[in-house]
Amino acid sequence: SGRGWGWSWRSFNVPSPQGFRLAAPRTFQQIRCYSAPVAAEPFLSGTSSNYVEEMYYAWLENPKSVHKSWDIFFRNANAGAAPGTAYQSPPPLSTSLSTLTQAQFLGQAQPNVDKLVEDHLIRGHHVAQLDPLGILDADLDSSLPADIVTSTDKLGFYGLDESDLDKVFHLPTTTFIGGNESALPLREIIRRLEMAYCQHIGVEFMFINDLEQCQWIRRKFETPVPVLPLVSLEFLHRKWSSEKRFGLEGCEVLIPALKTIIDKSSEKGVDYVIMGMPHRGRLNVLANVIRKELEQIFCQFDSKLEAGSGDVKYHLGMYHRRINRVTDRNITLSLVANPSHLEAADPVVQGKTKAEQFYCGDTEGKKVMSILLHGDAAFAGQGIVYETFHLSDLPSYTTHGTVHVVVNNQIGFTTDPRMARSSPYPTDVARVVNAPIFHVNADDPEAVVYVCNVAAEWRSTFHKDVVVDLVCYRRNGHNEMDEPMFTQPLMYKQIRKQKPVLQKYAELLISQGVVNQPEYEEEIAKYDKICEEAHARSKDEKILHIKHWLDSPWPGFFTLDGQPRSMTCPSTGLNEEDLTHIGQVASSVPVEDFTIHGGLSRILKTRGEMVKNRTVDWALAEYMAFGSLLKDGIHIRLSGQDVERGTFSHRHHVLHDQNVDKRTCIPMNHLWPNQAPYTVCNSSLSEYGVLGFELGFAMASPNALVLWEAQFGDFHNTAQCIIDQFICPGQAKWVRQNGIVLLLPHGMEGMGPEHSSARPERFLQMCNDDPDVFPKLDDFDVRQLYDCNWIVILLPFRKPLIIFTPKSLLRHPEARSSFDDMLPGTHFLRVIPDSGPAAQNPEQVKRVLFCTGKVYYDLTRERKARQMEADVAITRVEQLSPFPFDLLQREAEKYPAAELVWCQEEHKNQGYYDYVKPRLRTTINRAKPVWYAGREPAAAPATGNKKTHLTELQRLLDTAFNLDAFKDLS
Ligand SMILES: Cc1ncc(C[n+]2csc(CCOP(=O)(O)OP(=O)(O)O)c2C)c(N)n1
Ligand SMILES: *[C@@H]1O[C@H](CO)[C@@H](O)[C@H](O)[C@H]1NC(C)=O
Ligand SMILES: [Mg+2]
Repeated sequence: SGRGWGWSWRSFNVPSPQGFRLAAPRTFQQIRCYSAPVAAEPFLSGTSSNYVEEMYYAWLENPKSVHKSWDIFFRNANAGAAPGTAYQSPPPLSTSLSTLTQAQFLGQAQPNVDKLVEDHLIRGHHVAQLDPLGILDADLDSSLPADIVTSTDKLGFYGLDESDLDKVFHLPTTTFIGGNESALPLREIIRRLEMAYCQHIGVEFMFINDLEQCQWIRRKFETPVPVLPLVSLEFLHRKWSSEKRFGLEGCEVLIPALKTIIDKSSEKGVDYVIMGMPHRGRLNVLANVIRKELEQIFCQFDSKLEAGSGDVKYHLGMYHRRINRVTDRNITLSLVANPSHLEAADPVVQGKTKAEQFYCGDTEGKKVMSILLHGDAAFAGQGIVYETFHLSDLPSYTTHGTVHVVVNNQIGFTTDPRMARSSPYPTDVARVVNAPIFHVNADDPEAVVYVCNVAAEWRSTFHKDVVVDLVCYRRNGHNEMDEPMFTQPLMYKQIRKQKPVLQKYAELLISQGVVNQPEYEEEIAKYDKICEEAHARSKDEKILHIKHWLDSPWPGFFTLDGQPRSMTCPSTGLNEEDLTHIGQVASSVPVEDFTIHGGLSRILKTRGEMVKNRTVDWALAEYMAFGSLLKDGIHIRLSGQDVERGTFSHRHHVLHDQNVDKRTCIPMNHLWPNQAPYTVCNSSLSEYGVLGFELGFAMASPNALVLWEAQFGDFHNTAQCIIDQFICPGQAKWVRQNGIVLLLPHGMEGMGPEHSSARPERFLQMCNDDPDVFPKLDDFDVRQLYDCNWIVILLPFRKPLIIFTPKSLLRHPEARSSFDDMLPGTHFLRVIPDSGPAAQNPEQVKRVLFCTGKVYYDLTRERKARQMEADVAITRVEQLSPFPFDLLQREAEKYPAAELVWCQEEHKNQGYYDYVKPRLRTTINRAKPVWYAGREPAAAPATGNKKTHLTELQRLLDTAFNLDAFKDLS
């Protein structure tokens, strides 16, 4: 049709470079002409040799070496005078160089022109007309850089003047603005630069270090490309009707923007797109991008039909496979369910994307990709955005490039961006990974579609992150109930006057004769009809089905031959041969010519001896568990800070050759011929980001064991949002199971308040088993696990598992198990009863100490020292939640004359006491008190003073074994 996406050379009345299609100039694309003041700093920006810069340095050495007016100018600028006041027009350079011939002059000015070109690339986006409202500046700076803005000041800044405009200058070899020309008149150079970098698109990319990548972007924006009217009216209207909650009005171009990214990516070979997005426009995206059936969406709106999910409608996820109409290829689109907590889903989307890539062997991200949407306030404000960016290029975490789209409506609820961020743009956080950032005026649909195509091509070419910043506005309040005039009166006066973009664009197309008025109205009526019919169908109650709202269906997992799987807890035992084999690999170096550290040789030797003695410690037990699952074809991924070696230097899953850089060996991957792969990866120093990522990874498949280990359990709380919003209530809110395992090193070992407690009390408080009800269950062990919100692999369902893991016990000589405990037929023991003298003669026992974790070893040592082995029984609770009511009832009944005491090393308001006590009481039908032996209540989890620590420990042991301790209280 001969229409260009934004600009063409013809508007400047110069011959157009050959080979370009020409377009009629657009009225809304007139260059903004400002006569803005000169700012003082631009002298030092940029890198090319620059006449003015040289003059400036000469002036620094000797102020008399330059013309008097330049002297005044540099002096004022150096003194930091306010913009506009420092400036006195410097003399044209031709005056100061009046003795030179014309040819020489051109030679002198050429570097100045080069600098002018480069400055437009670096800073042109500050001048681009990005705000559709024309009131706020997208970069939060109302002044305009004088070196870029069209004016005579600009020429002066570069030591040029009006008379140079018609002189011809060479173009730098790195530029594409000349087309086939290698030289152009200065006037034309400036206009082309302004058309490329100062219109409705602002490009930030000159910080990219890679020349090829820079040149790629320059070519995209410096070469006028004819674009057909991709955005048809039928399409626009389809996308823009309905939705009235957290509406998209003011950023309707989001729909064609996403469609463009998906279509282009599909064309480049992507067949699975995983998306994450916040509230704004979510239902619109579901309906018009993912193409969820409209009746399902309308159904969600009818409050009568909300049963089935524990969350609000605009949080649910979705999974949909369909034909992409543009490319005629199948595409799967998944929108990940998210909590209200803005940006929390970012790492989850990345983790799921990584997993989908992993399971389909897509090592370069050619088939599976992610798109993340953001609000402007949240993108700038939430630290998780930064944490997620830092995962983007790490080998075990990269998803090979994410396209980020910011719905930059220049407001966050009621907060003005000038109060919401300190960076010029909301997107500056993306600069940490040198992602190119394309700012675009959202009222120019063709410009939006253009940058979205470039973004998708960038991602498929370089496999790196890229950001599209849709600078738009929010037509209504934060939601449709909100009055925006309370807080943004001027902005909203402007918005009331603003024509909706559909109307604007329709008028443009009609004026150009691309469509006519009746055709336009017909399309609108057609879509209204589709909506009405879907709405009528949505009244049918049968339609709403929760399966439509799952972001990660696990086909085939919940059924076997069409029947629901039986609820059993299979034995997790292994045969002796496998135990020995895994043990041997764990204590050897399975590759040739590989030199490990001498200290490590000793560790492996010790392991080898344990295997000969048929015993395991924690690290070896972990090896056995992983190794046997790998044999069964279950992929294992262990991620977290320093997990490869293990914080406590006990694990050593990755061996390092002492002589060859980066040469490593993972013995776990040398266990069996057709074993599943084992991934173990040291993560970045992030909890929120990495736990979110692993949760997302675990979402993709039920047939994997995904574990995240905290350095110390204490640090899990910087990932609290993932625990509180996803792991704990995920199934209840989104009907989505997840088998993630958290390994949280825990224990009171005198290491101070931040290296002691994984805060078990907090996890226990969030468990949903009722303290006052003794569950009446036949298949107690498995049913109870099924009913609870979190808890072990090999179950016919998945739950998150929280394990408080040992530190000092890793090396405790008694914290060992025999192979006998791991042979076929053995199970995980929810409770480990006493098996010593007390258990032989239970009627004589005076006290049962219930405990969990490492305090058991302190208690047994003390009991022996006090020769009270017949008086006091010690029962270990290995599974705290769901609470083993059934087994503990047996334990309590076994010792009829005994006092019951809960003993813990944690402070009274922490640890397990508040959780265990009411449940233990329920177990015994409240027939007896349950006493407490442990540390006093405290604000901090632990003391930092070793002596205090030991005193506290002794005191609790004294209480635990003083048989008179509770006499006075009862
Ligand atoms: C972590 C978090 N903190 C606070 C909120 C409350 N909140 C909901 S929307 C919103 C403003 C979001 O602004 P922006 O990111 O610009 O998105 P917009 O609504 O403008 O599309 C806030 C603060 C939240 N949802 N999540
Ligand atoms: C898309 O997927 C369907 C179902 O799997 C298949 O029948 C069809 O051939 C696929 N179409 C293309 C174009 O690959
Ligand atoms: Mg906003």
